[in-house]
Amino acid sequence: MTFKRTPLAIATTLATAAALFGAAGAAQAADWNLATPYGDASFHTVNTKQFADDVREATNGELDITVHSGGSLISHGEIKPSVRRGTVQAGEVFLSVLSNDSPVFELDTLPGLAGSYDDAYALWQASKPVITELFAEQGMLPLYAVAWPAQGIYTDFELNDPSQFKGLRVRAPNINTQRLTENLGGLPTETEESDIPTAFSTGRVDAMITSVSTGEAMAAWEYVSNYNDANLWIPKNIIFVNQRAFDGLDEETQQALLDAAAKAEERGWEASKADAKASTEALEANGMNVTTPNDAVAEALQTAGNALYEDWQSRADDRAKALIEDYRARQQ
Ligand code: PCA
Repeated sequence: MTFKRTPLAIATTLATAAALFGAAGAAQAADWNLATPYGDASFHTVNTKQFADDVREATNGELDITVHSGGSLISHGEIKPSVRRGTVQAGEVFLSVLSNDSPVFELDTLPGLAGSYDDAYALWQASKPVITELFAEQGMLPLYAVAWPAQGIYTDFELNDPSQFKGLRVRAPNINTQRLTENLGGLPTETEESDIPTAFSTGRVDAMITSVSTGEAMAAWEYVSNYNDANLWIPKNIIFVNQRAFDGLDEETQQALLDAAAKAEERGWEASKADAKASTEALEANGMNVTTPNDAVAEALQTAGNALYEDWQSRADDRAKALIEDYRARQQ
């Protein structure tokens, strides 16, 4: 086999040599990109940027992570494949969009499984080793995960009868929100957070299921009048890196990255709790009617949710089922 040495190939060879030399000698400075679909106003992005700042400070600038927010570098669906390939070193995604890879990624979108921050955190602790294995199988390393506030239902009328779901076009951010909507008789459409305003203004959707944080960030009051705080589930974002990029860092830098990640996880969960409160207040301050499900709606949600859980169990492998056992043991 012969190689034609292009200038790019030569540059790559030199870069590799520099990396090897760097690994053996002084710490090698690295510039990383981190892609997230969420905008600068999101508490997730504020937290992720703080994480990057902490890493920069702890490593004296040796590891410089640039956070590209709002899908500006790559679209949501391309973030995981790009980190896997190593074309970007790090990414943040809505964990449940990975549901095609394993039923484990659906766990934080199953109704009734974890309905409080404490339970959601216990579920994450139980999930982390399995999710770490799943990411490792694809050459990636999860750093931390942060919960969104609980998911609820936005409508342009007060939701007080389950029959109101019939034919309702509901914007959904993941597969289980779509399934739940279908079980209730509605018509789901999967839409990215950033596309919510267009989906409403072009009449593609009449309603949506998401958190108060996204409701506030997307100015929900411009499209709908009611928020039903149904506490469907508490989903998470996950932040992860390409394993080869991580292995290319010296040990001290790796440790600084992991330490900053642990801090970001703790800070992020607190920010989520604070944002749940602040964003609910913002919805109200902008004239939205915030309620909780009445008995009839609660019962319909329960029935639709049970069907979802049964469906999940029929697809879950032993690893996923064992994870639920572990979670139950951690619940307080
Ligand atoms: N906001 C994101 C994910 C979950 C949430 O609360 C969204 O709706 O797309």
